[in-house]
Amino acid sequence: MNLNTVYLAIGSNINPQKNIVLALKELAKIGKIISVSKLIETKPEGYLNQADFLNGAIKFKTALSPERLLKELKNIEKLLKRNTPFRNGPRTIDLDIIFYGNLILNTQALIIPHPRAHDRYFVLKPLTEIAPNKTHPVLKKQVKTLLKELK
Ligand code: PH2
Ligand code: MG
Ligand code: MG
Repeated sequence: MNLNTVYLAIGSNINPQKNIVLALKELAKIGKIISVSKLIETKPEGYLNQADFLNGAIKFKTALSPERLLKELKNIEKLLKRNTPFRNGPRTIDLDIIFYGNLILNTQALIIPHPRAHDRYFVLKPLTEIAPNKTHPVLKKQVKTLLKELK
């Protein structure tokens, strides 16, 4: 079986502790969780008038294609009753594909690496804990460098 190494961002600001644990249990059904960063409390970015988030990063191995993986992540979000009334608003769970190996993908359905990962503290901080030396395949910079440049 050909397993691909994927980095995921996870975030929640509705019962975050509980929902992140539930999401990890579901993720374990569709691949192998290699490592999980500490969960950090972050101020909301984008839409400010909402509760603080818990955010983390996950190193994951899966045989699923990027499109299939996206579909499964959306299923997990659905299972955890995610309903986002507006963009960047409160959510029970958000699972985003940050990197999929060194793949660069740009389709209607999916952009990899995640197009906003490099300017989000809540993504880069936990990712730096588990993958400081991972190189962003488009920007050609290590994750730890992207975090340093953000500050
Ligand atoms: N997710 C967003 C928008 N803003 N802010 C924080 N702190 N954490 C998030 O996970 C987050 C956000 C859209 O996905
Ligand atoms: Mg997101
Ligand atoms: Mg998302």
